[in-house]
Amino acid sequence: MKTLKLTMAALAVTAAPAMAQMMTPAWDGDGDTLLSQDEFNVGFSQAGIFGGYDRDADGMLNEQEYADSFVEIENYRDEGYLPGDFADFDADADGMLSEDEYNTSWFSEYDVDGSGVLEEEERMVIENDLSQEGFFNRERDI
Ligand SMILES: [Ca+2]
Ligand SMILES: [Ca+2]
Ligand SMILES: [Ca+2]
Repeated sequence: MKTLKLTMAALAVTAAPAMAQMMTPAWDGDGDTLLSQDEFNVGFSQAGIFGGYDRDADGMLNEQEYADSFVEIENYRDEGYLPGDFADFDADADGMLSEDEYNTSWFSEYDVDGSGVLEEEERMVIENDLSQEGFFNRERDI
């Protein structure tokens, strides 16, 4: 029993730094250091961003859930950081955001140079947003 406790304590200690490590390298399925749209969408889903905002868990973001996810929306507008209005995300204009629409829009936002893939510099922006002080964590603390 004592051994088990020690093992679990050791696991907790080693898990903490891992959480602070970069997330996007694990998203790079083909290991070419670039993130394709598909790689990004899968990774972004696994990061749980969309699910965290889908408060009624119906698998879609309605306009209210979307608005709630951007409580600091004006600050990010000022920083030129806002991905877009709800309508911009809602590709099929059904009034709801699917996870695919949501992720795809963020991909477009992150692909600053419009190259269709996310390079190192663009990935660093994502890492920053996902970090402890980042955009997505900040929103969730509210
Ligand atoms: Ca890749
Ligand atoms: Ca919902
Ligand atoms: Ca790019």
